[in-house]
Amino acid sequence: MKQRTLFSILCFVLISSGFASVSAQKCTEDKGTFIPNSTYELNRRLVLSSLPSNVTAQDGLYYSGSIGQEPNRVYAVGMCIPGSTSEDCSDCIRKASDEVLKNCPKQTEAYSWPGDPTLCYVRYSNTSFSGSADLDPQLLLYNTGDINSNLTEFTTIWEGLMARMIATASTAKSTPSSSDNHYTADAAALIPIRNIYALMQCTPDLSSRDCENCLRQSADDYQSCCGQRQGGVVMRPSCFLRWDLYTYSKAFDNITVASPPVTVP
Ligand SMILES: *[C@@H]1O[C@H](CO)[C@@H](O)[C@H](O)[C@H]1NC(C)=O
Ligand SMILES: *[C@@H]1O[C@H](CO)[C@@H](O)[C@H](O)[C@H]1NC(C)=O
Ligand SMILES: *[C@@H]1O[C@H](CO)[C@@H](O)[C@H](O)[C@H]1NC(C)=O
Ligand SMILES: *[C@@H]1O[C@H](CO)[C@@H](O)[C@H](O)[C@H]1NC(C)=O
Ligand SMILES: CC(=O)N[C@H]1CO[C@H](CO)[C@@H](O)[C@@H]1O
Repeated sequence: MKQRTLFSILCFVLISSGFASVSAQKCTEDKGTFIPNSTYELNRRLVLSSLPSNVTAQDGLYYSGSIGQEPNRVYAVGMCIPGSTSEDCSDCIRKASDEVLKNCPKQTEAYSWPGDPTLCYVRYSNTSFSGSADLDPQLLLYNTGDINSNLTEFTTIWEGLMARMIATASTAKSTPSSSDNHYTADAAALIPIRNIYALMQCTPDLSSRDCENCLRQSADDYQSCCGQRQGGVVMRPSCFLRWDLYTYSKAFDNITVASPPVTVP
């Protein structure tokens, strides 16, 4: 069983440092395809092109809406992490929308979590997915470098940080229509001189329990395939997890890390 789970994990290698240059979208292959130049395609383009302005118009940086009538109705969601400027947010959403249009040319459903210039999220489908916890399809990327310090000690610190952050992210903080509801960015000091920087988010419409389950699954998937690596990303339709040894996002601008227990001169 375990073997089969591992087989279904798609591992992509991160190009140098950062996944900004790597496609961060996933087309849902088992939800079918639409006919080119159909009303569905037109509606998809319409709803995605209005997402940047619709998301930034909301205080919570989260927008959920739909365009058209069944069976050509397209449901779409867009979101930026709390603290994003309007400009960064709309740039990111535009990029995510362009990516899914280009890379999912006829798929009825897709999602994207680009990390540049901020972390954002775009998803569309022909069915409403509001409040539903969707773990598949998953996309896992990892850094090719290995941890070169004591792996046992590293794993203990990493697991502690993940557990603390999953608890924080899954506790509802706000409303189901505000992107800070299930979001957290944090860091942990790593012996000797580096920090682990991690970012987690569930879509705000998820229940605490579903959010926790989604992030837990992502942390476990990462650990079982790539636990010795220097960084990674696990994306799912309903949640996002990333960690690395450097500050890859503006999300860490306001994060302070407690001094490590041992400092090397
Ligand atoms: C959504 O699209 C799929 C694939 O084309 C189709 O099987 C399904 O019936 C559609 N659902 C709705 C609600 O239109
Ligand atoms: C779709 O529309 C474009 C632009 O109008 C056209 O060039 C293309 O041939 C059309 N494709 C199909 C399959 O009808
Ligand atoms: C960092 O803090 C400043 C001042 O409180 C705030 O304006 C800004 O949005 C914060 N940045 C992030 C990414 O949260
Ligand atoms: C790694 O750290 C653990 C716990 O501190 C220690 O027991 C172990 O001997 C260390 N291993 C190496 C190779 O230094
Ligand atoms: C809720 C909301 O602001 N919806 C808007 C999304 O964008 C389209 C196109 O700009 C508007 O028509 C909607 O009113």
